[in-house]
Amino acid sequence: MKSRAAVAFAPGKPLEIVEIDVAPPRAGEALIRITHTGVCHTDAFTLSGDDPEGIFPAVLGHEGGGIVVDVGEGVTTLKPGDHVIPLYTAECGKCKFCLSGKTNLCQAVRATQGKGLMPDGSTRFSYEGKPIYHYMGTSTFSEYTVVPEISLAKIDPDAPLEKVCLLGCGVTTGIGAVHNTAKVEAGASVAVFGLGGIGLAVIQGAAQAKAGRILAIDTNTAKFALARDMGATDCVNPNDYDKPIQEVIVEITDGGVDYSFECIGNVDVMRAALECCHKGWGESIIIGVAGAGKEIRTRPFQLVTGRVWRGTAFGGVKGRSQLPGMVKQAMRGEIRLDSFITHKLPLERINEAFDLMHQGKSIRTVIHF
Ligand code: NAD
Ligand code: AHE
Ligand code: ZN
Ligand code: ZN
Repeated sequence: MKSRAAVAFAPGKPLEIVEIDVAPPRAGEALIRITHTGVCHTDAFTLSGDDPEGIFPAVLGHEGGGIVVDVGEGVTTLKPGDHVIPLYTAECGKCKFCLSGKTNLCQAVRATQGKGLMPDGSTRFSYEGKPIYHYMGTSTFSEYTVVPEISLAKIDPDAPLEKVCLLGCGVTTGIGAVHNTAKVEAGASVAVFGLGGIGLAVIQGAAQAKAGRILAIDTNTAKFALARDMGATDCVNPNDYDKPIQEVIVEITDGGVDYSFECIGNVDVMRAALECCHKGWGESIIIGVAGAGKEIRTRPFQLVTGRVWRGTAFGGVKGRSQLPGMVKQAMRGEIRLDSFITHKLPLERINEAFDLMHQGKSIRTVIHF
């Protein structure tokens, strides 16, 4: 079938809106009509050419919501008409990772996913007879996309897809990082570096956890109002100080925070986030994605003296089993989504969503098809 899609033909170039061909779903796959998709910084990261796994031409997008149109052979848990959120972290329930009880990083389809292919090693997308690659197993920048059954969370059909699409990445990642990865407890102090969709969701999670003090850190002060609205108690601009930001935070928190979160993808900030943690117990969670060749550094003494460095993908959330419940929470108003949606645009204007993000003017732009 034909599908309107925003295709990344080459790194560093704007997406092109073209009509691609989408082949029917094969065994274990479903064809989804995407109704809405958010644009996450990770899409911009891959488009920039900095992603070691970036493959072109590809249909990017991984923060979508849609409706099942057709299913391939052997699909038992989904049927046409079901409402779904595509998952870039699958949940097969059978692999060593799923069975470990220690991680959400299902590996059942991860190898082919990272090569832009479906689990059988082929692609369902083509344009003018040439293959177009998938992205993160989701490719939500196409009106029609094909996704493995194990990479689809079936959600309440009454949930507004134009909002709950944000649970496909940003909001879930931030909230999950607080509850699943850091396990922030009531009264704890928290520092959040970077106040985009991810950082603001971390603040929301920290407020849910009844953290005592929530420090919001960004060089763009336009982000502070929403951070305060989400629950930040202190807003800090590193450019206001002539010493490293970790020293500032250690001073104002009497020795450092209990938890910090890096939500930017900057390895120097990752170091600051670790070093602003309290001696003996402070934990820093890396959420930001850094480009090819980037490495983190600190003095090992920082870890010897009790600070902990962790990372998290999709907030440690197991998508098929946990995301439907988070959708219900959003429907009950227990997870806020509206405040993240600063812009809404049709697919044809998707490049403006990237511009708004780079200019620091948006939190999330939701694209409609
Ligand atoms: P965003 O661009 O909306 O927000 C980033 C924020 O960081 C902006 O407000 C910007 O002003 C701020 N910032 C940039 N440089 C800074 C600096 N030196 N000091 C302080 N603030 C600075 O991005 P986003 O969509 O919120 O994503 C944030 C990061 O999280 C990206 O790296 C993205 O790839 C990553 N991410 C990771 C996961 C995961 O599962 N680990 C999931 C989603 C996104
Ligand atoms: N492909 C990159 C890494 C990108 C990355 O870290 N992705 C996160 C999700 S970001 C969502 O916005 C993730 O889930 N990682 C775990 C995984 O299995 O991909 C690289 O460096 O190669
Ligand atoms: Zn994302
Ligand atoms: Zn698995």
